[in-house]
Amino acid sequence: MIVRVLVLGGDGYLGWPTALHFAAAGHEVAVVDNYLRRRYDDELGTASLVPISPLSIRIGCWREVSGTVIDCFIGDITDPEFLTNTLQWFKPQTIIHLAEQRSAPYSMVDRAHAVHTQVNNVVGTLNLLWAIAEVDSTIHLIKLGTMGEYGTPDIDIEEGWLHVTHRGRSDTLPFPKQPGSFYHLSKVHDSHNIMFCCRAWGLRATDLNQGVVYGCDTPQTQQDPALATRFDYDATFGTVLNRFVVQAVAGHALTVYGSGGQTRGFLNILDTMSCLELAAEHPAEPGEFRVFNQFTETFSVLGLAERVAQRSGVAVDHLPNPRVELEHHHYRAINTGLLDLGLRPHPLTDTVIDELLAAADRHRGLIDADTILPETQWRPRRLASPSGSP
Ligand code: NAD
Ligand code: USQ
Repeated sequence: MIVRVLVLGGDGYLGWPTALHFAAAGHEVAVVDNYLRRRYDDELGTASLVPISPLSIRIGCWREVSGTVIDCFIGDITDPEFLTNTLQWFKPQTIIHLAEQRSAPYSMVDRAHAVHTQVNNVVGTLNLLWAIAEVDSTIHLIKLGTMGEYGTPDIDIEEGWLHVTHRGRSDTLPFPKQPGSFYHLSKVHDSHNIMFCCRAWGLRATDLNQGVVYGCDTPQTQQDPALATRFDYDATFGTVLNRFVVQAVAGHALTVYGSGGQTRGFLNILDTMSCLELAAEHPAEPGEFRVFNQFTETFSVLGLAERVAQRSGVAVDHLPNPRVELEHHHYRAINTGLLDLGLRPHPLTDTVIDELLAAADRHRGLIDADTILPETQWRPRRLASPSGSP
């Protein structure tokens, strides 16, 4: 069945290949973006390793290679009028919401960055919930959350819900959340707001608690260099495995923070595409707040570094950890929901690591080694006392 899909954040790392993936599958697709991510690069002095084209060039290129049109709405989803008009105009049946500030280190830079992250993310999602309720409450909202909402509890992580017996009574309640940054906290706030709107207004939503994504090539992005998606490796926006492969290509020792026992869920960008497609093909019921844990494998940071080191010959370094996080902890999370819908994961084989290294190597001349080491500390710096104060 052909669906009208609106991709919020459609100029981003995951949003652009998502738009292409759904367009290639024959759906009617529009993207929304305000170029915020490109402005963070200007602020930080960073750039995607893989050169990316302006959104208008991307869309024009896709029209040429595929003969199909991706509609485009440039605007900020924290602007309620823009968002409501976009929904009224495009009339989506499914909205995939990826339009958030998504870096944990960026959210921890200072007070202003923490406030920006939570305002952008929480207000954007809140506007979206109101717009859906007021324009068409049958729209299926697919929202990108994060595995980091749960933190690292000393029990197995369930898929959204925990069955609890307390003082002789039982209920199924949201799994406790212990996020590790103001960014991850913004996702928890979003989840609560979405769950409330499903319960109170009968909206239908799927919250995808996604793990760390790696890779940047999909069948569509590979059709033309102008269709490439971004590949970040700097200390603020680069995610750990993408960073390690670029560091290896640059001959830089791999930057394991602390002991490296931190364990997380991971998935290939190809599996992100499949998960979004499966969620769209099997929408939540009206009034349902559905949660999937979206990752395919778990690795420790040190384990990943050792595998990249083994394939590339670079050294592994242990830096003082700039974050506040457990470095030795239990980690077992359930992820059967998407597998039950038919997900066939792409595991991280040595061949995949070699492909990631080769992809980074194609652009090795663009690596800026000055952006590799982390600068943001999780603990705020103390202000100097005003002169004359005790
Ligand atoms: P990204 O920063 O590359 O893309 C986000 C896009 O949203 C950008 O193009 C940005 O300009 C746009 N955007 C942000 N705020 C906006 C606003 N107010 N109005 C309009 N557009 C706005 O991030 P990504 O890596 O593609 O991540 C997409 C989503 O997936 C995010 O919600 C992120 O939290 C989630 N996620 C990402 C990962 C990962 O490893 N990349 C893992 C888990 C979850
Ligand atoms: N790490 C290192 N060395 C590095 C970079 C990171 O040891 O050079 C460690 C971090 O300390 C952390 C782990 O690797 O323990 C993951 O860090 P990351 O930067 O790859 O991931 P994170 O900050 O959690 O954020 C990323 C995305 C975010 C998404 C999240 C999914 O930026 O949008 O929500 O992954 S999850 O981790 O499941 O919450």
